[in-house]
Amino acid sequence: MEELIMSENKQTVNVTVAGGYEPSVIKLKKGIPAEINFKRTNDQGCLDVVHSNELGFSEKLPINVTKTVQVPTDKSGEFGFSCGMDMFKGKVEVE
Ligand SMILES: [Cu+2]
Repeated sequence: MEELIMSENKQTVNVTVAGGYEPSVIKLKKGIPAEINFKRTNDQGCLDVVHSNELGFSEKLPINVTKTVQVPTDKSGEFGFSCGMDMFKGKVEVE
């Protein structure tokens, strides 16, 4: 499965959640609207919630259901996301 699908007006990243985030580092282009599709494929770890204060989302992740979050790309930098208890971490790099 292609991890990053890019066009001029949208970028989409697919993240598999299975005992962690794959990929755990997501690179996005500044200024192009972005979305991340999270799909949890097993019940390893405490990954049933993914959230980010910096990116402004919080989603429950039922197993084998794709959940899409919109990610702001107006500012460059690194922005973290994590599981509900902040044990498993990933990050978004906007540049
Ligand atoms: Cu956790």
